[in-house]
Amino acid sequence: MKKLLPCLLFLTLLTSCLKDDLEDLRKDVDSLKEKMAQYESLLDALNNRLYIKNYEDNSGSYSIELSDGTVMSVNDSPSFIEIGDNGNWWIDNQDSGKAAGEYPNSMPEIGIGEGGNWVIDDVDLGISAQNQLAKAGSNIIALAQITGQLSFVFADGRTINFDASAPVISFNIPEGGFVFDKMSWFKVAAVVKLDADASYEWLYDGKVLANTKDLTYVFAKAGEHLLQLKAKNEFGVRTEQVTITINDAVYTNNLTKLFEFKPAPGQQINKLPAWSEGIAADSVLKTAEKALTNNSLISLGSFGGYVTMGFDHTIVNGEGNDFLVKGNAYSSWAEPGIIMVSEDVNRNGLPDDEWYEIYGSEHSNPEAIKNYEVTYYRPESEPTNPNEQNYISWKDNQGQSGFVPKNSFNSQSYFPGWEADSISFTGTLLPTKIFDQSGTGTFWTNPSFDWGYADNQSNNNEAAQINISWAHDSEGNAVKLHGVDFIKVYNGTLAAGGWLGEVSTEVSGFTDLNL
Ligand SMILES: [Ca+2]
Ligand SMILES: [Ca+2]
Ligand SMILES: [Ca+2]
Repeated sequence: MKKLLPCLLFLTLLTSCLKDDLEDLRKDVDSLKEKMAQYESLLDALNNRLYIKNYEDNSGSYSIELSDGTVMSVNDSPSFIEIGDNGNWWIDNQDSGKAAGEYPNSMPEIGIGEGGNWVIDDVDLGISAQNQLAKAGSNIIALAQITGQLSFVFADGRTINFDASAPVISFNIPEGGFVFDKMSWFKVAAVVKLDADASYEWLYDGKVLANTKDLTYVFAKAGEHLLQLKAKNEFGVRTEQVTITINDAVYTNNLTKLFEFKPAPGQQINKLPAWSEGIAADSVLKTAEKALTNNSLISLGSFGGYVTMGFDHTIVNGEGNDFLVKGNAYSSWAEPGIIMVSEDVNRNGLPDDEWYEIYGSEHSNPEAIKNYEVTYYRPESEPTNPNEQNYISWKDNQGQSGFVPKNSFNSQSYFPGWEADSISFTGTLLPTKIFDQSGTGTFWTNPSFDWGYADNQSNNNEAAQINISWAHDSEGNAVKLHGVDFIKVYNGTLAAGGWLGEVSTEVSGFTDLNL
């Protein structure tokens, strides 16, 4: 019995030792399973041709975001290997002092040498891999970011490499190259690999043209241009260039087409251009088009009356002012028309795209009314009084009403003959500066606004010129247009000046200042 006690004690100890060992073993197996799972998920990702979008270093553990959005964690506290800006190998932010050389196409062989130092392609970097030595098998000892790849280096020497690079750019070049006429839209399509979360910059002569993947642009001058596309992601930036050839072309320096002519009532309506009973709207439009292409005046009538012009080329937004809508204003008699511009974004040749307002000098005038709407009503009969003040009635969306007056200089009906009995117009209503300078009603004056309108300053005054860069969207945001294909002008005021009658914008043609 005396001998039995130590034996029993020994057995108990043995059992408990065994228990600890089993516990350790289970932990090892669990850990191994975890490592294998990590290894498997990396292989899966590789098989699915995923690439690495981003990674985050959380002091030793890494969150790695794959191109399909999944995030993997690497908790092995691997070392991080990269080529520093000085061209040397860096390990965990420590410069090895050894030049890395070029690795354009392949990953180097990374491992731990017999002396316990990091060794890359047989070169001992002189930096201890002490913290990774205890690892074995499916443990990750290093993450290496080299030549556009992120490499997972395992303790048993295996590596798994993922693409993790700056975007790779190529161009879909049409047969014969990118050749276009000047003042016509062209598009350069870019093919970009590794484009997740990429940002873009198209450059020409150091000037940023666009921040889109594909470039749609229009040049005012002929010539050969070298365009650069920079694509950038978390891993870096890559630049490629493409040559485009812009051919010269001959264009008409005026509008060439009218899409719409919708005047509001006014003293020149049915006269400029002429209308008589039985003439339909489409032939009025043709007559107006003919007048404008011949630089003859047409009248837009009272507030809201408009015209929509088209051209045989795109009006380019060049340096400074770009165009002029011609009218017959002079310094003391302005009839300001608001100018709208639009790009044929859907390329169907029709003005069915978004419109932008050219902000002139009065855009922030507190008296200007946005989203103003007015409806005019055809009178039941023409008045017997040739100077009837309560002639064509109107109502607006501000609760106001009034009349377009008649005057003895123009005896025809002022209501567009081809239109329905009531017509409505919307837009921004500008405050008018009209006043009777004589005090006796003989000399009415409507001073010009400073800039930015049609029929506001005389045609040869620079203040009559328009810069496409003044365009704003309906929310009031400035928009960057490379060029415009359609221009609309509408009368922006609702006013009358005694015997001179209502203020009505006139248009007599168009000048492209870049031609
Ligand atoms: Ca411009
Ligand atoms: Ca005028
Ligand atoms: Ca269109």
